[in-house]
Amino acid sequence: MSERIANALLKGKVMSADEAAQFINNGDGVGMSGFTGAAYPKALPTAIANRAKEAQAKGDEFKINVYTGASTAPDCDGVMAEAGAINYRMPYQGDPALRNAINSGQAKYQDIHLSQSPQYIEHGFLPINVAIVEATRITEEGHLIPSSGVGNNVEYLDHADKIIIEVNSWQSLDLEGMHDIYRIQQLPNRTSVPINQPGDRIGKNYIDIDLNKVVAVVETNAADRNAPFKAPDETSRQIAGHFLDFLESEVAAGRLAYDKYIMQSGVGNVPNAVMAGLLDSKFENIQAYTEVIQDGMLDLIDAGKMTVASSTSFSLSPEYAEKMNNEAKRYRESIILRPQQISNHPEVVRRVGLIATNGMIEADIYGNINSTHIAGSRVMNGIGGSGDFTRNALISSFISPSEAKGGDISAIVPFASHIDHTEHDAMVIITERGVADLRGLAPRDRVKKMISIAHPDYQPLLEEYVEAANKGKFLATPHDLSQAFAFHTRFLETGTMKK
Ligand code: 0RQ
Repeated sequence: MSERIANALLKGKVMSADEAAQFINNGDGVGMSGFTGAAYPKALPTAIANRAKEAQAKGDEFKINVYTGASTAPDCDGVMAEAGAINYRMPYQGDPALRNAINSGQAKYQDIHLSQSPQYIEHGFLPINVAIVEATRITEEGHLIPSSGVGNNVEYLDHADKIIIEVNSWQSLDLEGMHDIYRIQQLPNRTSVPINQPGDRIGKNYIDIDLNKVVAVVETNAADRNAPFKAPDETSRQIAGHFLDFLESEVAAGRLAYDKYIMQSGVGNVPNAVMAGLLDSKFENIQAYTEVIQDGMLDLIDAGKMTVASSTSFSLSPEYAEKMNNEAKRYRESIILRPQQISNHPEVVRRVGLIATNGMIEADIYGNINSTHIAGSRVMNGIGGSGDFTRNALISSFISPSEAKGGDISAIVPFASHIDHTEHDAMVIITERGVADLRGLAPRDRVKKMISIAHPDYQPLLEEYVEAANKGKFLATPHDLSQAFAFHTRFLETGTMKK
């Protein structure tokens, strides 16, 4: 194992996770690696949770502020949340235990655009006392070879007072060469990010750090959290079919070519079904400028359909994670892992002209999108990178089943109960019922398209709302504010949005 730590100084800092956790104090800001269940520290979170439990047993408090790239796993966010060790969390989460802690008011959560989160660190808004970062190996010079994700590692390492490195021998040594580490120039001398095509490499394949800040190196051998994808069901297949029809219609209109379509894709079962659909499509030389590599992208690469995928991390099923670990040498020819500030950079997203596709909780009849909160107050995951891509894409799209929870919830509502993406950003919305292309339409002309993709059980209720709203005095964006949230209040009171 310690052959993965080639630097003599850092070899001398190897210790147990419990010893390393003594460097973390109550109230600290802790920047961790980790993005969509990949590359998060595997040992320190449990050691931190144990410290919190010990402190609580003595009547003391031990809570830290946890910053990551994005979501982590039960053995990271989960254990710390269960121990009550998290005070404040940013910029994204998706763990059931942490979600409960946030929704019950025990932990505080700030949901931040992923591309913007590193600026909070670089500008000193959120001080970093300790960075805890997973690496595949440490070179003789003391450079870190990142593991299955890069996230905000560079910013946390650069700005932390103390650094703890976890070297994980589960991660493939062949990941070396897949990363592209680039530091954005700081204000006021910032220049453009020199990426013109998704496959452009602009940086180094390691992170250089200040070795004097390293207080501990911990050896681990633990898998990333790799959740299996559900096999696409009929609804996902229908949504994927409509999405592909939409792409075909863009080709027919001369606005898209079969060659070199550039995608951004959210994670989940429906996006995976879309990728399965692309396998049998006429699209060739597909490229991805996105934030996560999921199973469907490896299939597209293997089939010779995708030439390059730029992202910041993996989100793979156990089977595909094993495939990556065995074949990283081959995949690094077509996959690039960048800092999330670059993978999600608005300037680059706009320049490459990609088609963004993300999931949603609900959309309203005018095209405002709620990606994060159930009935306005209960957070699910977070906005993640969906805002970075949606606002700056050539075409932004959202995909979702038209209803949830066995039909008690409509995904199309009169007014979104929380708005992550405004009607100015969302262009195309797709359910299993069809496509609502909102481009070029004034608010009142959007309504018909949005109702057409709602579930038939809810279409009459939506029509009824629109009729009432149109009786108002002002018709730019008609609303009847007394009824705008009636779907949601009915659900909270009766358990269904249906009358
Ligand atoms: O609940 O898990 O209990 O079954 O939400 O819904 O339909 O399986 O869809 O997995 O794509 O998730 C918005 C959450 C959709 C996701 C969201 C319930 C539903 C189910 C999952 P169960 P589906 P998905 C790249 C971009 C924001 C971040 C983002 C998300 C569960 O896409 O987090 O886009 N997006 N990042 O039953 C109540 C509703 C509901 C609802 C769905 N209206 N009310 N529950 N559900 N709609 C990734 C990153 O940024 C890292």
